[in-house]
Amino acid sequence: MLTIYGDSISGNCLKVKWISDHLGLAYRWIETGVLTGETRTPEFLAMNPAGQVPVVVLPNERPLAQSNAILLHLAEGSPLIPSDAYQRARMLEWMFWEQYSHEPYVAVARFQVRYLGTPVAELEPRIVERGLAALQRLEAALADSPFLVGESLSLADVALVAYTRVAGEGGFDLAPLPRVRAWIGRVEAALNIQ
Ligand SMILES: N[C@@H](CCC(=O)N[C@@H](CS)C(=O)NCC(=O)O)C(=O)O
Repeated sequence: MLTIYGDSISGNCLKVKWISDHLGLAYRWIETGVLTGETRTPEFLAMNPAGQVPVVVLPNERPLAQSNAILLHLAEGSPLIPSDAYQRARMLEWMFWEQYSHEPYVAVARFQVRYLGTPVAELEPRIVERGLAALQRLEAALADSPFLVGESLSLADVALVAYTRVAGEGGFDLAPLPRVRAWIGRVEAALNIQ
């Protein structure tokens, strides 16, 4: 059986849970706190020397880290990965962008405000500016299609909804981004999450 090491406060970890539930995979979830040092034990570092969750241990005992790599592996062969090579590359384009240009700002602001108690007004301006720019890019991208890649849910939507849906917890106002809000609702409905 699949084992998922994750912290329930982490969007990166919840991505893996949502996809496993969506695909009907059997798994056990091992709650692994990022605030309690559980990602720094020798046992954990043997699975992922980067000391980060999520990590999965596949049914054949092989470990795998990096949320979006895990999504790709678990969803292999499913409709969540477009069969057309260009569309698949477009999905990956969004997933790489998520990790470099969205998550480091939107997720970090949310972590600092919600879990470290930093006042929104004291967030580093660069984080706020880049997070807002990422959210505005999503708003523009959703002008022509209901999902990020074409007409149906793909891993790009799962990767990007994880922290976009809780961006408000980091002080980002989604009110002026109606397409983003509607898309969050569509993705949550498709994944059966709230
Ligand atoms: N790029 C990684 C990021 C993983 C990550 O930043 N995990 C955080 C929780 S969201 C973590 O484990 N932090 C603990 C640490 O870095 O010490 C992924 O997508 O899986």
